[in-house]
Amino acid sequence: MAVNLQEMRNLLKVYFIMGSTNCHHDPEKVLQSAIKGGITLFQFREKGAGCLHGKEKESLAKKFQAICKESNIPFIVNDDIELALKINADGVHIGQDDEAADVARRKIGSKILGVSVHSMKEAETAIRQGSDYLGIGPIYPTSTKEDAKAVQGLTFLTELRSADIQIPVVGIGGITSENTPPIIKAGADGVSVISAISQADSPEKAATQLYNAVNRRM
Ligand code: TZP
Ligand code: IFP
Ligand code: MG
Repeated sequence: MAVNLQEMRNLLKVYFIMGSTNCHHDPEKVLQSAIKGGITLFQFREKGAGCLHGKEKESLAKKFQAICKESNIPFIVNDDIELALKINADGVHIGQDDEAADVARRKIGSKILGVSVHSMKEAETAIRQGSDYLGIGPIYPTSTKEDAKAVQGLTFLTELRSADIQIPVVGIGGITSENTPPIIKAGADGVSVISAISQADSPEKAATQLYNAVNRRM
């Protein structure tokens, strides 16, 4: 699916990321509840101790993909371009340790391409190589990603927008509805979360609160 700039910005408002290790309850129910609450985009990120591989990973991906399809939520796959192509996902998210963005772009054609960046140099390269959006973080401390880079607060996001770089951007890392407003004020189009939704008593409520915070209704 090819998306234009405004569509991409809207999709990033409440970007939910999850894999089988991120929730204590049935992950399919968690995703359904999050969709009800108003998430705008979903990323399948199957990582960490005890995560699934091979056929099991693919099978869970397809279940999540089917749930997203019912509600027209685009389905993004983290890191695994081969899986994304195999199941015809709507896009791919890659980090600096994964394939280069231009190589990923050639492989996925017009599917959505997101890239994690931590500096102006990485941002400029990702943009030049054809990314549709950038992921910036960790904004706040997080215990979800074991190998997360140093917390950067809003410094880099602010620097990026001051340089008049207009690519769609999402903040990630330790984000909740309470600490969302400054991220949007600093110029992010939305927020990306794992635990704030996947570990919430009500993923639906958590997603709605995030949506309201991004749209400055809190
Ligand atoms: N990349 C940077 S921080 C992070 C990732 C995948 C984890 C975000 O998880 P949480 O639970 O929303 O802090
Ligand atoms: N950012 C993002 C996103 N996804 C990731 N998997 C990541 C950083 C490590 F939110 F999509 F931008
Ligand atoms: Mg990666």
